[in-house]
Amino acid sequence: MKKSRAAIFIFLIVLLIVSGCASKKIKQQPKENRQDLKTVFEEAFEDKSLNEWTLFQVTPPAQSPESLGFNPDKDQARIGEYYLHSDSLEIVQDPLDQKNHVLQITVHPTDTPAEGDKEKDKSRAEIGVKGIGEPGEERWISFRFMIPEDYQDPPEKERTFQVIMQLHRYDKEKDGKYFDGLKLKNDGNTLSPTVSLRYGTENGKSGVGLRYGLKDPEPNYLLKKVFMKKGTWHSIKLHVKWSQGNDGFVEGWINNESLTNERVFGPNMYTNLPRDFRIGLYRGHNIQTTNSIYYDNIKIEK
Ligand SMILES: [Ca+2]
Ligand SMILES: [Ca+2]
Repeated sequence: MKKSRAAIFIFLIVLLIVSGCASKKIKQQPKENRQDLKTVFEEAFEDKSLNEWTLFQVTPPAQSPESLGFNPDKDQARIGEYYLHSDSLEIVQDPLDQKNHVLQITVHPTDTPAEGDKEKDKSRAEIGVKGIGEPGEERWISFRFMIPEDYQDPPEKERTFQVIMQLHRYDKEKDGKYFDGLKLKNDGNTLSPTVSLRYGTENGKSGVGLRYGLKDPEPNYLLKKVFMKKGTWHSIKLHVKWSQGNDGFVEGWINNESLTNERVFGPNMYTNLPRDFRIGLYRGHNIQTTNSIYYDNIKIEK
């Protein structure tokens, strides 16, 4: 009798430890296995085309669309193909796996495709998907990226920024008219992305961090720094709920390590317009190097 009681006691202790570990593990990992998610965008670059992408902040190809065989009025669906002739977007072999294709995005110091880039010493090359979420909706976003070994990090004392993914505003209304309501806030200045993944170094070590929140009235802030290695692939997963109110949130992971520690709540929309998803490199303050980043396996689910 005593023996069996002791056995039950030990069994219960073991059960407690095992279930404790299990719940801890679930808490820290993204919910990869959710069955109810629907894929709304997917890109692995194996079709060697960018025609599914709808947003390009890229210095256009040196040749005219006509000389490349495009009719800009008729070939809207081939806009991605057109931008593959720029110096910034290239579908290449994965440097670590010759059977895989990936997107190499390159920024030169002269790449200033967005209004105001030149005057604010910024440079960028970004591609994205427009309108991926309305107020109150949730999205799961995942992708892989690699910072190459030969990436030239700006001097740490420069305190500049390098954004490698952003969730930004969608600044056109659905009927195509320009929406200028954004200028009601922030005196017409460009509004910062409310969710952005930053890359940088600290004491020579590479790392990333998510910045979150509205720029106005409070500056958005870095949630957490996570150190990572160059020359290897890293997986990012984000879960966002869009809102102008405090029920908006983000939670995120790099290789299953949390970027946010827990769900972070707060407004992440300036207006009710749908959000954009963008990858690519967006740099501030006069960075004079040319740098590339690799991306693959982009997936947006709802
Ligand atoms: Ca691929
Ligand atoms: Ca494609």
